[in-house]
Amino acid sequence: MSTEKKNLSPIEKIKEVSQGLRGTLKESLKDEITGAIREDDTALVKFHGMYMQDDRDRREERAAKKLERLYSFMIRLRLPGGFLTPEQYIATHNIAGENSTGVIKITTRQTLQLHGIVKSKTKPTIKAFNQVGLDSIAACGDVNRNVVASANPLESPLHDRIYQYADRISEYLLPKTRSYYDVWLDEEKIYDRVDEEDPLYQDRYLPRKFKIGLVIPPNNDSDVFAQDLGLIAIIENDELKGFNLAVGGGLSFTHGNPETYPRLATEIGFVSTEESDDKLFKAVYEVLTVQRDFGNRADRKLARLKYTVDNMTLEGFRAELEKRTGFPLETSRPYELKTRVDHYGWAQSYNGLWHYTVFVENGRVTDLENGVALKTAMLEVAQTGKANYRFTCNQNVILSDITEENKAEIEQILAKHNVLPHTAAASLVRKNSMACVALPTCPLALAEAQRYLPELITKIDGVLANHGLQDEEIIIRMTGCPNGCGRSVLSEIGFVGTAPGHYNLNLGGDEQGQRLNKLYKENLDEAAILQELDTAFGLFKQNRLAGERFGDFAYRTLVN
Ligand code: SRM
Ligand code: SF4
Repeated sequence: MSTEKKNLSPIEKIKEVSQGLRGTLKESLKDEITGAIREDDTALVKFHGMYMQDDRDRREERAAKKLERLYSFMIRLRLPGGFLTPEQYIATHNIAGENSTGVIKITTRQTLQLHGIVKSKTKPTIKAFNQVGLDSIAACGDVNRNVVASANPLESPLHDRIYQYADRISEYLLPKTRSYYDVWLDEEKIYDRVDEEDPLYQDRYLPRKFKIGLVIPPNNDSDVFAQDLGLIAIIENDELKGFNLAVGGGLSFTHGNPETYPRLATEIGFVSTEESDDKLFKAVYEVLTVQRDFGNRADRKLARLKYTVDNMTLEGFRAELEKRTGFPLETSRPYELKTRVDHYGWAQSYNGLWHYTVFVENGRVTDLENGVALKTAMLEVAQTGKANYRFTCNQNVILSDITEENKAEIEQILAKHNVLPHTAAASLVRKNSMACVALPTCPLALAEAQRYLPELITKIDGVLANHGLQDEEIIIRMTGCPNGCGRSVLSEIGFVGTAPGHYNLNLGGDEQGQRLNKLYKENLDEAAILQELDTAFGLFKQNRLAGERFGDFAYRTLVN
């Protein structure tokens, strides 16, 4: 182990004595005097897919009235590969209406979050999800999180197989504790802790969160290099041969702390699935055990796999992994990534089924924004029972698997609620933008993100139009702090919040997600952002190479 026991971060102790992540959650939930839960339980509740938050817009007002903060919970579902049946979508819609703010938030890891759930509603919410086969186990916490995968069934006849891998890997890496069922679902069985022994996570789980993503080249829509462990499907002659493994991706850094940095995952080799999946599952499992045993448990800022890999060196990490799996990794196989964006509107896949990709600005499914009754439309589509829901890592939804004969009915619903013109009319830049949640719920936000990016995009659209560049596809992303939830350091134009109304401007990411952008200008307000972009777009217009994208131009000429 890399960390002496005496230096352990306080969270390590909380996990260790938690009795399988139970802590005092039951007591916390029963306490009617406060809307909060006990401090140690706030760390444990994350492993159950929940965060305790408060409405930051109302802190001052509450403090002036000597009231405690307006506490509520955010629940994040575990949806490997981002898939929901129409029945599950209807249930989610109803639960959101009854128990949360009502907004259904599609996240950058292709799952759903509900915000503003008061403490007394947390159990009813989990129970209602459970009734339709949905859970939030390990959607957060120091465990493997929601496994993401290329969302679009168009990508390949192998899409369904890759989706199945996401689902199976997610199940395979779930913690063994039954505490979720015990605390939230009143499961009556009395557990002997021996039954819950967990050879993978043991008592202290992982040093930090762990993320796995699968992609089907050429579309890197799940941003595979942002993952702790990326699995790149190698397809030859329409057959899946196996996966290249990439380790150590992670995008977060801390302003002013040079020890922290964003890092793209590095490929370490290929594992074949031609004969069986055993080697793949073994390799995935042992990547987690290496991180479990070598990750930093003293400083959570340096605890992600990316730091473990760099500390061990890539060769050292691979050698330890191979020692544990008992087989060598093969040399990585070639593949090509071309894009990362969603393809909006109707498309027909190889099996004749239709799919409609809806543009959902910053993943917010609501009727209250942009003059689009998006939430009503999504519900009505689900009520037909004729489309599945596939959420994308770009915060959109694909209404999928629609037969030719049902297409007109779905189209009519989308038209009635303005979804078709909204998706068609959004500018290219807007369609390829995303922002993290940030204020008012995120306790770590330094600046706005999803509440601000839409109006900034309108202004950026204006600047682009002034240069005749309105038809450029530029990937713009914003995060309210350097944690990188909206993957802003992996965009062509990235905004990273520094303080209210201020952002670092990063430039130079690529189309495929294989290059981080770089800091261009620090701590800009809106006027300065628009001024800098005006200058940069002018230079781009004049000096770009034939067919060159803005991100490539900026990387070539502005940030290097
Ligand atoms: Fe994130 C923490 C929201 C994807 C890196 N993230 C948070 C919290 C839970 C704040 C907190 O710790 O209390 C945010 C809750 C806000 C809210 O009110 O909902 C939050 N993260 C999100 C979501 C909802 C952003 C979105 O608008 O879609 C995404 C949910 C994903 C999911 O479904 O699981 C989300 N977070 C990401 C990503 C992108 C990705 O994984 O592709 C990253 C960067 C990749 C990475 O992990 O390096 C990311 N979130 C973080 C970090 C930095 C972790 C680190 O290595 O230091 C934190 C802070 C932390 O863990 O201490 C964080
Ligand atoms: Fe919050 Fe920062 Fe993540 Fe945005 S990037 S959701 S502000 S932690």
